[in-house]
Amino acid sequence: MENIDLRSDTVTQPTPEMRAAMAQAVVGDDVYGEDPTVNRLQDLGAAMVGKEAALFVPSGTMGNLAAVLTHCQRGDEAILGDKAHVFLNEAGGASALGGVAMRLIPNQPDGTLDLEAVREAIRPRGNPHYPISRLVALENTHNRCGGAPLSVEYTRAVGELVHEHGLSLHLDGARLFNAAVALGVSAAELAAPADSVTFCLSKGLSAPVGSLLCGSRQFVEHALRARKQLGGGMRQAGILAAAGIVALETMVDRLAEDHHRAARLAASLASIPGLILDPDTPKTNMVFLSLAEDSPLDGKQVSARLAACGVLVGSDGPRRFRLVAHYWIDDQDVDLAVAAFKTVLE
Ligand code: TLP
Repeated sequence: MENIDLRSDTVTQPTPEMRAAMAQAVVGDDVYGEDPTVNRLQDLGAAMVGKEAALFVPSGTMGNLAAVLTHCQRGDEAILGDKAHVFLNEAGGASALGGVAMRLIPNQPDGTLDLEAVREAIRPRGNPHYPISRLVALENTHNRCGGAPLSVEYTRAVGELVHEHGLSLHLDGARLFNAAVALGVSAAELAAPADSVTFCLSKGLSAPVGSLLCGSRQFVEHALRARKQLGGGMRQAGILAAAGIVALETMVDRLAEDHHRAARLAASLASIPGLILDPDTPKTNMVFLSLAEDSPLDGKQVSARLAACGVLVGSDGPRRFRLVAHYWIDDQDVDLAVAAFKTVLE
């Protein structure tokens, strides 16, 4: 029996349609800008998030890093949430490779940053003691804040504040289409206030590899140099881009199914004694839950026993789990996962 893999939506395999498109893709040398399939993906992706241009990058991590390198100089400061993926999960690349200091402000439980806290974190200009505040970054959906989607109104308010002070706004929209589907708005509306946005093809959209970094034509021209410096110039990358096109054309609207399944999973797990679901979740495709204080088993033991039942879950702390619904999880998998939790915790 194959495992029911709820660790992440990054585990998604390409669909049969993607594999066929990959096999047939017309390709060229993308470092010369000559891969027609990459060019088509970039044009499609840029249009879907309402930006002039897009750059195909191997990962969300590289997309975010190339964005930081494009917006910031060494010694500049980027303001972001203390639970931001860019801060927690990208190996400190912005600082290590860009010389950029990360100024953290607390993420609220809904993934937002308090506007006053952002305002206070922006350094006054002209004082040589201070680093230069250059960038604010938001994350939508916010992974560590329960997969919460950030609204258009909130993003606009941050954009106005940031631009008023002469900074730029980057949006880590790894799961931007989950946010758009959950809120019933377009990805372009969500991205409009941002100067740059990264989104991933390789998560809920199920493509095997790749993300797009989008912005103005001028921004993307500069980001192309950053991608080169990071070693991200790929050659016949149209093989990968072909799957990305299928992802954008066929996999966006169906994300609503993942959100429904996550909700069903959460509702069933909530009735199991010993499990505590995060309140007001799931908002999109992620379910976060913890073991009760008096649980005789710790998180590692529970994960191992679930794995023995063929159910893989992500961990988010010693007693905390993340379960992510995605294309390869159906209703029966949800039922089997719930049954496995019951078996393990009884
Ligand atoms: N997130 C992964 C892990 O790294 C935690 C996951 O399983 O959720 N931004 C956000 C908000 C992300 O969640 C991720 C991946 C990335 C960026 C990085 O994307 P990749 O993995 O393509 O570098």
